[in-house]
Amino acid sequence: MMQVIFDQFGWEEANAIPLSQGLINQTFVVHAKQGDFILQYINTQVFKDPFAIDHNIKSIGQYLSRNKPDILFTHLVPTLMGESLIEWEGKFYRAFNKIEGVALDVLDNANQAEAAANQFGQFTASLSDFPIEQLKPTIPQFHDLALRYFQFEQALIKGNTNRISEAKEAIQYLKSKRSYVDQWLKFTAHEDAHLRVTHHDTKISNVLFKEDQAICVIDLDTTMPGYYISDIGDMCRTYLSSVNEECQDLNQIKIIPERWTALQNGYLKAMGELLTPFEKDHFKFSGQFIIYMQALRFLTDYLQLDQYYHTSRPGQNLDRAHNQIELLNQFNLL
Ligand code: GN1
Ligand code: MG
Repeated sequence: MMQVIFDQFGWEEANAIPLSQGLINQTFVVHAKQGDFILQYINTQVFKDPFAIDHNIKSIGQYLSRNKPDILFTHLVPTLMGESLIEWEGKFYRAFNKIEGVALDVLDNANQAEAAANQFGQFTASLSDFPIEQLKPTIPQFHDLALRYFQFEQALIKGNTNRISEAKEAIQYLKSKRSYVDQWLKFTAHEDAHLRVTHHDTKISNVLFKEDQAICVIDLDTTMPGYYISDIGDMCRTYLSSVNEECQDLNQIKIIPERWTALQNGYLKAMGELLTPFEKDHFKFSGQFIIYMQALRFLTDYLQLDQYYHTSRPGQNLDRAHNQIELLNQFNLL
């Protein structure tokens, strides 16, 4: 059935194996006579403009090929007709060159935190002269905390009433931390907070490793202009604890301070000279901002009957929200 797609890329003797990663897009590894590729279809409920993603990845790819040829990059693979985005049965597909490496689900040690943070830092640093106005927002206001809070408030009005009463404590908690929204507004309004090429999904599985070396960042769909606190924040959210957002046993959520130091060191090695002192003062806030936002987003989705995040059991988004709330509490003890 995927033969139609394989033919467009000219892949012979191809087979596609689904990867179970990510809550949004569906990804396959394709083995073909021509080599190994990553094939992915874009969830257009989430990414309403797949051409914006295509444009951004192509522009960045071309810039890096010209200016930083040593950087490993997931270049798009063109079809035989020279297109990098194809539509089939209402879905948009694209393919990438497969880079040899391993994507981790959780970290085992602080070195990995340092290495991954350094890769994301290098990614933004290597694009510091890239004309950022050329990038399109692939999800408008993606990390706009004020908007996320507004969406949460809307879900409290229009969401499922049973779920609202079931989630009472989490709702109360998130309301009590509303001042993060004001801090976020102050940060973004400051003249020393700069828009840069920001990845916006810096979880550990979005860096490829070879042994303990981080070699390449992947999943560039949300790469667009943004603030560095988005990238640091998602690293805090996913690197510092030994369990991930799916863990339901809240006692297992512990922050490992050594990883927090490693994360900052790794990022600053790449970005230390580019960040302003004002920005550097917001490392801790980065974690608070993103962990809080993720709790808001999971809870909002729960109240709206799980329309956004993929779930495989009832209550999963509420559990994820509780997990993020506990993570935020633990992070604040650092
Ligand atoms: C989504 O699909 P995935 O795992 O790459 C989400 C991120 C969240 C993450 C939580 C476009 O990313 O913002 O942090 O789930 N991406 C989008 O697991 O909403
Ligand atoms: Mg992603």
